Amino acid sequence: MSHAGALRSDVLLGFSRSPRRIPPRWFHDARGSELSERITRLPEYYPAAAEREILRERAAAIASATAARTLVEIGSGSSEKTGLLIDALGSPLTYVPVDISESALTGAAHALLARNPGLTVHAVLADFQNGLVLPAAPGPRLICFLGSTVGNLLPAERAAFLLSVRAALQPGDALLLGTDLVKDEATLMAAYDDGQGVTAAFNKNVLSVINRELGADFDPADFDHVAHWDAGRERIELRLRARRAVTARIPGAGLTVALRSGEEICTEVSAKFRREGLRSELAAAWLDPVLMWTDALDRYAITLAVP
Ligand code: AVI
Repeated sequence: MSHAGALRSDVLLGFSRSPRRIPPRWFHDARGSELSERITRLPEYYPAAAEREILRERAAAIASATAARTLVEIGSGSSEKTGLLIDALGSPLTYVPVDISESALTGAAHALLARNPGLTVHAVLADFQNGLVLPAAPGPRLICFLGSTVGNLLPAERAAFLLSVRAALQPGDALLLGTDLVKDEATLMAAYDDGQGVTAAFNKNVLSVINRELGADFDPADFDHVAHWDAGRERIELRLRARRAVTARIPGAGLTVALRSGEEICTEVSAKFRREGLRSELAAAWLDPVLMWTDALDRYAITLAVP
């Protein structure tokens, strides 16, 4: 399905259910990717700093445990983070960034090539949720899914994703998975409702994507950014709450949406994990978590799992 076709069907499906929902993959146009990069530098957004801390300390251990010759990165992250693994793995190394956003892909590839001229890069423009098809590349391969992006998948999507990773892994390959851990509500809420309003702009950007791609007439100023901690499901939910009754036309989806004042659109879930839950989700996909590291404050975990 084309990019616009996929957005159209997500909009049709997501706006006709209650509560209304838009899957978070539509955050990531060029502006969304830029805002998401800015989020990782916010003082309140501890997951990025915690993950960086673990990678800084454990990159050498990850390199010696995997001896990877190909580094596959799902959702190409900041080149700084990836650079730590690339440096530790040494050369020769093939780097395979997989991302839905062309600008994120080229940005990551160029920055890494500038620093590591010997690197072989095979960029893959794809939505990892449509199954993981990787180019032929030397093994062992290390598939990295960092940034706790796995937490943005719903439980069934997460299970399907882990199974697709398992199917792509050959003996000797490994998965490196970054996951944010359950913690006190105040820390979580601050991370998803920052003082500078960057997360709010990131959240509202999905409306601009729908406006541009499907000719819709949402006014982002009609919505408030809401971060909600669902203690039962142990996940943050990002929502857009209508400040007044809103009627928006979405011609590209043949739809007119009427929202009540106060009605919310769920735009993202961000699951937080416990060690045991993580182990059992991996086990359900026939993945064996052989090593798990956390940061000094125990906020975040990186797990190395093998088939
Ligand atoms: C990309 N992902 C792991 C982020 C998260 O924390 O769930 C996305 C994000 N949404 C708001 N802030 C960051």
